[in-house]
Amino acid sequence: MQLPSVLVLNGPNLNLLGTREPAIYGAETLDDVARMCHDAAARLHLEVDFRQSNAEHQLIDWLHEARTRVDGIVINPAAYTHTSVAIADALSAIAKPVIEVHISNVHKREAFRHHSFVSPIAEAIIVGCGTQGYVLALERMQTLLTTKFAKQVTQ
Ligand code: CA2
Repeated sequence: MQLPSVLVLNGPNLNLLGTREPAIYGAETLDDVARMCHDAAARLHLEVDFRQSNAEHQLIDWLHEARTRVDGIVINPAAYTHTSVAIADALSAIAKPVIEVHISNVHKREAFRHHSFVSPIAEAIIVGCGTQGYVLALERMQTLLTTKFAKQVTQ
């Protein structure tokens, strides 16, 4: 039997994780986060496809592909969280659960980070838990895919 699949999508500048601003984003690199997600996926019996792009159109194209290919989406849209109606529209077009993750607590930061175009579409939002937020999101996704959204899982 095929495992439920989750696209873990990362937006602009997250490729710089671990190189600057450790007080805000921690010391782990994006490769470390990918490894954490793959380890969590193995434990949770999920298939994870972990991607990052700095380009809005690339993130949107991947979301379009994901419409029929994956069972759930974990997304850290980074700065596009606060600006992109296009990414929110692409997520709205996917009838699969979406969990929004932010490494930092955006609500403790500048006012422009307090608004998210993605949050109204998300099943859950995890902020301020550091990179552990990705693992928490996968744990929650596993629960959603085996309960509330179980019938929709592509077999
Ligand atoms: O807290 C988060 O995960 C954010 O999505 C990160 C975004 C920021 O624009 C959001 O408001 C909150 C920024 C990602 C850039 O990450 C960097 C990491 C290290 C060095 C420079 C940028």
